[in-house]
Amino acid sequence: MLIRRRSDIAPSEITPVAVWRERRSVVQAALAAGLLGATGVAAAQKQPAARLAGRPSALSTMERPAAYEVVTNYCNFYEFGTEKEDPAQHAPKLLRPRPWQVAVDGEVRRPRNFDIDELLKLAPMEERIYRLRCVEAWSVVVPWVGYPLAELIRRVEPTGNAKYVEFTTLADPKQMPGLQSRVIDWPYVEGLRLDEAMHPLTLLTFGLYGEVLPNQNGAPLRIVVPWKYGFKSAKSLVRIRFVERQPVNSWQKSAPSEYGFYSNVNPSVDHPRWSQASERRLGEGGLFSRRRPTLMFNGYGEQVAALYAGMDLKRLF
Ligand SMILES: Nc1nc2c(c(=O)[nH]1)N[C@H]1C(S)=C(S)[C@@H](COP(=O)(O)O)O[C@H]1N2
Ligand SMILES: [Mo]
Repeated sequence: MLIRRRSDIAPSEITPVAVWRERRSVVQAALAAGLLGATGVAAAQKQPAARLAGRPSALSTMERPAAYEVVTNYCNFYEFGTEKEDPAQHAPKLLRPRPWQVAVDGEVRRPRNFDIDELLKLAPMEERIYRLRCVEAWSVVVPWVGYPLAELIRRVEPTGNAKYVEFTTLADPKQMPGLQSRVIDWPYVEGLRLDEAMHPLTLLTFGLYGEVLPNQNGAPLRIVVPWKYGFKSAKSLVRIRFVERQPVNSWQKSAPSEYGFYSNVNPSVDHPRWSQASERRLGEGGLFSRRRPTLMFNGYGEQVAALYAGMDLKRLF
């Protein structure tokens, strides 16, 4: 995973919260200012996205979200290519987020398939503004829309053998040109310990900025785990399986010395090829923006540190 600088964002692109609710005017303003590349414009104009409202959550950060155009044009979604611009360029026309089913199975008393429309109605939607810290040493603030994954987990009734949750995401070569590249042993798989998956911060996510998820951000549903490196937040989920043994996640499989199972944001454990002590904030500054120090658990330590009491997080990275 390389750090690319081409998409560094000018301060003028930071969008006040009141404005991103008026999506059209944001896009028009960006167009007028010449800020959007051709792909961003095409994607933004082609799909008048469906609204998806959520009640404001007390678990939101007070930080200002990045502009919608930043979050939807600078993405990691290797199924559509390894460049940050690839998902916005290809996913809007290639990924078909409907019809969509998610299998929820394994060590549960009530295994079953859920239709996306059923999942949308399962629990009240919340708007959660979270920091997300990518392992590539950038971070971004996004207003997600979803509800705690725990809402779904409770309904399927995990058995006493369920110790971990394994997430599998779509791998369809017809929709995903990135599968031709062997960077990852597809499908993309991620995992959490059951208590991490049940934690109230772990969000089953269906939207952002008051709209349904754009394809490039993981439509029609993804996970967002704000205290872990971004790759734990698996996109376009098709299966949630409860298991007894710790799953091997895709990045761990491809480079075990670089990516561990836990992947908690930790400024004192460097990636073998770069420091994790600081980060660039997307939508803030540009090339010359000051780096900000990375916080333990991405700043969510008060809520999550207890999950790891007594663990050596240098060894269990
Ligand atoms: N299926 C899938 N999920 C994925 C990825 C991916 O390549 N494939 N990339 C991850 C990484 S590395 C990050 S940082 C986040 C980025 O989410 P965003 O593009 O919506 O900001 O998605 C994660 N989820
Ligand atoms: Mo990432």
